[in-house]
Amino acid sequence: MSKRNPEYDFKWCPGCGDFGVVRAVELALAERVNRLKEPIENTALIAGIGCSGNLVHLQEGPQPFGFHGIHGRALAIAYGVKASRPDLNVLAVGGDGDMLSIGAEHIGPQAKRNVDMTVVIMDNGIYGLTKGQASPTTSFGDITPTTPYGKLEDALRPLELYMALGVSFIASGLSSKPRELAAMITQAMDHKGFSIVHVQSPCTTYNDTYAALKGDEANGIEPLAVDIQSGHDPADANAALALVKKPGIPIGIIYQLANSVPMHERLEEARDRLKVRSRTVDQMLTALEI
Ligand SMILES: Cc1ncc(C[n+]2csc(CCOP(=O)(O)OP(=O)(O)O)c2C)c(N)n1
Ligand code: SF4
Ligand SMILES: [Mg+2]
Repeated sequence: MSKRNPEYDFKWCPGCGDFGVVRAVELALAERVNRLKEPIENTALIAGIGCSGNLVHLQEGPQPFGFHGIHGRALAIAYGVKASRPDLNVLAVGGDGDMLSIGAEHIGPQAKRNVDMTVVIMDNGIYGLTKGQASPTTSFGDITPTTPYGKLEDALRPLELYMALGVSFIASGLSSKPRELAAMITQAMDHKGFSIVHVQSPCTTYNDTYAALKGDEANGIEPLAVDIQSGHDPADANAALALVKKPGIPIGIIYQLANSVPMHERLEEARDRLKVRSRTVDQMLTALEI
């Protein structure tokens, strides 16, 4: 699908953070097309299911190839695309439910493979599409339809999880700052390896966190989201770990593994070493003919 589907009429609620994320994706892809002189169809955008996954239908302007996948399996689909077409720029998008609940088990393997793809996780701390159930990033004590007496689990800290799983590029952004977010997505797409851009993208209907993220200094309320200080070195894993363990949500580039080697390069190196040439599907079928 590199053309929009005119019959698909999903709409985000007014003020939904996902509007800022789609703008950031558009800006980052436009910049990439312009800088690398690469056609937009060279990007495959794979989405999960959720309000967030609808980003694949709601992009304006030139369209990349789009695939609206299934809940929790966007990374598996994206890996399939990248494995068969390593020349493509693969971008996966989804929500906190999609990527950190039902789909959480896919992050570790893709991180260890260091698959060369970028994942944009739109975290609103809730299951938006299915009307407001608690997700792993919902705060402790929050009342939702599935936690009527208050959420009993502590909220997951995704940035700590990505560090522990060895994700080779980690950024944290805000949907309310689409230009900064676009710059992070650009840097993530340029990174050779598995990159995650984790975005605070509030749900105005079921979990409006805009005020908490911004804080209210006049009334002594500290902002939850804090810009990373300019001295931070993303190549320093210990500094990155210390950063994500602090209270609050650091905003900026958290970690980037220096000299990152993605899976498809390791595969090429192994093929050269073993003198095994990859075969096309036609060649494999011909080899089977008697
Ligand atoms: C296998 C499967 N389980 C459950 C669902 C129902 N479902 C659809 S979206 C969703 C959660 C969406 O939450 P999130 O991924 O955070 O996206 P958001 O809507 O908040 O952007 C669920 C449980 C489904 N579609 N498929
Ligand atoms: S329910 Fe929440 S996440 Fe879904 S479109 Fe509305 S504001 Fe956005
Ligand atoms: Mg969500």
